[in-house]
Order: sequence, then C-alpha cells, then structure tokens
Amino acid sequence: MRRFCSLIICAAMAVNIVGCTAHKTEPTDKELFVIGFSQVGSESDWRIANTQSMIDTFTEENGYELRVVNARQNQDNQFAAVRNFILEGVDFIVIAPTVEEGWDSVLAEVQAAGIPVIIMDRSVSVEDQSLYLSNVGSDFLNQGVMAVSWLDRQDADNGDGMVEILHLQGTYGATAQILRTQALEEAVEEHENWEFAAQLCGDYTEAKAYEVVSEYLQTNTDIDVLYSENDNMTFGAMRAMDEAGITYGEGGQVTIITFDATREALTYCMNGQIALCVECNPLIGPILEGLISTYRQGYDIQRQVFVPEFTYTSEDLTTSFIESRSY
Ligand code: GZL
Repeated sequence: MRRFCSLIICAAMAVNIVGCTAHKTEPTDKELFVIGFSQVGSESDWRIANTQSMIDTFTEENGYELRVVNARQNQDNQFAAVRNFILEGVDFIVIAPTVEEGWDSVLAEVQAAGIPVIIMDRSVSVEDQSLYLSNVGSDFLNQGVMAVSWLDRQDADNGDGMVEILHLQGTYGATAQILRTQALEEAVEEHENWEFAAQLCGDYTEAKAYEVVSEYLQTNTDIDVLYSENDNMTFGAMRAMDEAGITYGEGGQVTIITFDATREALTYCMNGQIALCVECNPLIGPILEGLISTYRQGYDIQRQVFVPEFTYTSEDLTTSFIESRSY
C-alpha cells in the first residue's frame, strides 16, 4: 500500500510568501543570474538525479548560469568551492552539505559578502540561523518512521521470535544518516524482540557497502532484516549476500528495506527481492527555483520546505509506473 509519508509542501506552496518584508534585491538589468552550487558528490544514483534536476532547472534560457562543483563527498572541497564562489561574486549560493557540522565560519564569510544561501537536501547545524535563507529537502526522520512502522506490521523474525537487523548506515553526520538511524534506533528500543545484528557504515556507496557486508558475512549470517540507508548500498549488500548464499525477498531469509526508491530499486521491489522502498525525492531543482524567484522579487521565503515522497511495496508497482519515473 502506497503511503504518503511526508507532509507535502508542494512547489506552489514552497514559494508561499511567508513574510512581505521586502529586502534589497539585485538590479534586474543583469543578463544571467549566477548560482554557485556546491554538490556533495556523485556517490549514488540519487545524487546524480539531484544534480540533473538542478542542471535541467537553472538553464540559460531560464535566465541562469549554474556553476556546479562536485565535492567528491569531502567537506573541505565544499568549503573551497564556496570560497571560490565568493571570489567569483556569484549572485546566489546553493549548498547540499556532506555533513551537518562545521559550516558556521564559511557561511559567515558568505553572509559578509552579501550573498544569499539556500541549503538543499541535507541540513547544516549552525548557531546563527540567519546564515541561510531556507532548507529544502526531505523529512528524513519521517522516512525512517514510515520504514519501521511498516516493519512493525511484518513477521520478519523467521520463526524464532527475534528480529535481527543488519543496519547499513550512510555517511556519518549527514542529516539523512542521522535521522534515518534515529528512527530505527528508537524503534529497536521500543521493540524488545528487535536487535541489531550489526551497524555498518557504507558511506552511501555500493562499493563500500559490498566491502563491509562481505566482511561481516564471513562470520555472521543470522540476519532477518537489512535496513539500508540508500539504494546503492543495498545493491552492494545484495551482491554480498548472493556470494554468501544468503537469500532475501519473497520466501527468502532477509527482508530488505531501502531508501531513495530509484528505478533499479523499484524494479527489485516489483520482482519481490526488496520488500520496501522509501522514496527520497531528488527532483528539488524546480522547488528551489521557485524559492529563489520569490526571494528575487523582494519577499522572504519558507525556512523549511519538504519535498513530496511516498513508500512502495511490490503491490504498488508496475513496469510502466517505474519506467515513467525520471530517476
Ligand atoms: C538524501 C541524500 C542521500 C541519499 C543518498 O537526501 O542526502 O545522499 O539518500 C545520497 O543516495 O548519497
């Protein structure tokens, strides 16, 4: 059953004029509005779709010049990119932060340069909330809550009464990791028959997940559930389980829960190999453009904007539906 898992603040509402406090805006005689975009990396299918959404939205014909810098999942690379944007005198900066901590000083430099900032996808943890205009992304805690609520309704213990959970975590300190983990850890606390087989960091990549799960499975095979914090790590874990002779999916030993809901994961789900896909919508470009456009008209914008997302099981999915999706 499809679940509507996040409060929708749709694109139209996302540009809802929160305050009518007009502020100074740039002269409107400029050719192109230059946006510096510091992107986490290209670690996952989700990330690639997120970057593409920005490129498809902030086009020259729409009046923008988009400068994308890929940080290869390294926060220092992001700091360097943002400082370069300041030197280049861009009109606006968008940051998809690798991790939440450490942003105070570089964002203060951006503020001192008079350049507005929106944080996209994950969040930053800063003392001074005036350092950025808005945070646009997913309700990661709710994603996790929907996943564990679904698991609570399953018989995933393989008959022995205990649910052994292999937890594959994303990049430590990323908002998506912090909150998807929080939802699961709270649920394990609340269920006396749920316990962690292990918590492993796959850093959101297929290669790292394959490595850590393969190593783990050499000495441990008592797993009932894989809770994997993104699809690419899930694919790595599936390969490791195949090689270890551990079955998953319908009639198999392991119930797989994954986050992102990319086409490849949805196909595995439709075919019964993955049990639950929790969508994490990367198509944030149009919502961002609405916010920036509203800001440029002199209005304040929403501080927190969530993107629309759902959960899927095999009964929700058809080949035509999956093929209709853009990522
Ligand atoms: C979530 C995003 C996460 C995705 C991963 O919004 O930050 O990072 O779930 C990506 O695929 O690597």
